[in-house]
Amino acid sequence: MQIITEIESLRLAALSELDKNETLEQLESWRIRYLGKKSELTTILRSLAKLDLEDRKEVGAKANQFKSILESGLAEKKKLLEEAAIISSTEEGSLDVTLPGNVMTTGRLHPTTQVIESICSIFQNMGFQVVEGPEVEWDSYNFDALNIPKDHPARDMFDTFWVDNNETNEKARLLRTHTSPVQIRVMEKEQPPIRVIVPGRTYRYEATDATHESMFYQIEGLAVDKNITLADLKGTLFEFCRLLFGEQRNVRFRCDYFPFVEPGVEVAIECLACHGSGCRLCGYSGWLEILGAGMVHPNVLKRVNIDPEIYSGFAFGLGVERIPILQKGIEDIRLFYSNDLRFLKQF
Ligand code: FA5
Repeated sequence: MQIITEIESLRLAALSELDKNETLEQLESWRIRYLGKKSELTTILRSLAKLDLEDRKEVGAKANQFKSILESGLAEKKKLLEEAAIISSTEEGSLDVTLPGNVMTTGRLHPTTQVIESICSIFQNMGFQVVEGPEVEWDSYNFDALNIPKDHPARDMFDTFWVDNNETNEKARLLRTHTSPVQIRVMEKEQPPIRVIVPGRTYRYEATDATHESMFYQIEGLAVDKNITLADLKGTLFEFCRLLFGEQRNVRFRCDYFPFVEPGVEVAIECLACHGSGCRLCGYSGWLEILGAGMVHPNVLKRVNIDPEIYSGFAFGLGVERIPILQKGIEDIRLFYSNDLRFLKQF
């Protein structure tokens, strides 16, 4: 019978096309074509009424068998395509739960910041307060107020980055060469007793080497009160060195000159790299200078209206990077700011 042959060839075409569907959208088009209201199968089923009883039975059975084969093929294919869609939605089409997870990288504090924090906490435990000041500073704060007038040869000690032209400008600005100008800013605002430490960046226009950078950090210290003596300065700085470097480390204390203190001293620590025998790091001296200090000069106190007959004080300025150099035997200060992660990740 012609109609049976039609059903048979329709079945073969439908099943071979079913296999070719690769997406759920393609499968839906297939379903409409072969099982939808306007499909050939529906037309065949509608035409059954025109057949006589015997033929209707035979064709009807064939058509219904065909319909259920297509429906179960459709359900199976839909399941397969849905599973494939879930898998391909995971990265690279596969999810291997046995692989180790991605390591989350966490940042860390720069070694200089770590040292500043530990130094500040030592002085905070001794009763000092942390304050900050500007990096672009007036000539008058960086030099004049610190007893270094324009023509004073001590200005040569500080190779300065000028922001304004200092030849023509009375009130020239510069990148501060040390943190000492913040002493003046603090004493202008506050009356003794004063105990402050001032961490911050400083700049010097000088040739760099293993222990000298053109941008480096200092921590300034200032204590002003009645009856402060050189013994207080020495006691404070020795205790600081003991806490930072341990009891065993030799500390050298000797005279130095700074126009804003009288008397002035310099503190050096035995070189860790050579244990005092001399090497490139310590300039073959066996010692590395970490700070300058002294008793605040009476002229400096007078300038900020603190009576030097009643009050006295000590001040110090320490080079921050020299501390980890000494603690850890780092051979070149320039490593701190050259952004080499192989160096920075060690701290
Ligand atoms: C001063 O800057 C004074 N303001 C310190 C001071 C403060 C003295 C208060 C008295 C009273 P000096 O130039 O020596 O001093 O520098 C202080 C420290 O900074 C040095 O001991 C050294 O540790 C560090 N330092 C100086 N120049 C450099 C540089 N170019 N690179 C790295 N560290 C430096």
